[in-house]
Amino acid sequence: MPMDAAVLDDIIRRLLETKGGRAVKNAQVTDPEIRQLCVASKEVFVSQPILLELEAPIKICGDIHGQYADLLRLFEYGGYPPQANYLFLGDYVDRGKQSIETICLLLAYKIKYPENFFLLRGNHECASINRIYGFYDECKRRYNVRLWKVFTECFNCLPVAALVDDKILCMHGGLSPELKSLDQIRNIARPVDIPDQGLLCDLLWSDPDKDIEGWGENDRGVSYTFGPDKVAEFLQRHDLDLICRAHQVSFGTLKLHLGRYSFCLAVETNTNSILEKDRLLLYFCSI
Ligand SMILES: [Mn+2]
Repeated sequence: MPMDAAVLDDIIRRLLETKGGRAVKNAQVTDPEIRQLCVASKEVFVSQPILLELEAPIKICGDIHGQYADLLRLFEYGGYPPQANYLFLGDYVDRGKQSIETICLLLAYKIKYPENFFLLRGNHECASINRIYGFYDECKRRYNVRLWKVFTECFNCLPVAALVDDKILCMHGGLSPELKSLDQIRNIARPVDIPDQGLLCDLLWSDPDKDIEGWGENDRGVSYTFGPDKVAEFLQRHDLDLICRAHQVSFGTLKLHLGRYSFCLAVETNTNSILEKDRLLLYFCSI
């Protein structure tokens, strides 16, 4: 069921209207409109591969976690779609106060610009996690639990990794000891919940650790950590330049120039609350 273009434009207009003044107000988007966003975006997600193949130039962004003002600031900085192409690396909901505005605007852009705007799945786009860390409560308080379930069905269809110019592999978490071939990612069927272990779990949960060799235990109690040797080995085996991921805190703005790639990632972190949370971050590994 494709979404009516005028309805979609009006939802985006209302979501962007919130940015006037100091505080970002809650957007007035109705329950049926949000359902439409979930259903229409889900159709776009399943029509595209679970391992996206994208081309530069594209702006890659890390965790937003319901901080809607930060998302808007990010677009102010990088250009509102379709002025720039975007790839978001997951964790749209939980922790922040406006998960609903955040995910609604992202889904709306996905529907409006399906070939220029991309969303990967984070470990918080998972019912058992966002049941606990804020999104469920926000849905229940502002709408209803049924709507939270509709979001869950949409999240279960998000892609989990992206390959940019065949050289940069992007995912929310990181590598997996089970990941031997990229076809293993391509073969994951959707809809799918995030399991407690295995390839899909690791892609969304693992973390790099520069001080270890091989695979280590992860303090999160889920998945693994991986050392620089595992990154180097993976990049070489798959003829890649970079692993690009989110999922952990970074301070400040990161600018990076690598050959023909130019990165400017992470919006400025200007409040204490931001610094306490998983923030916009990219982690680069190169050999
Ligand atoms: Mn995360």
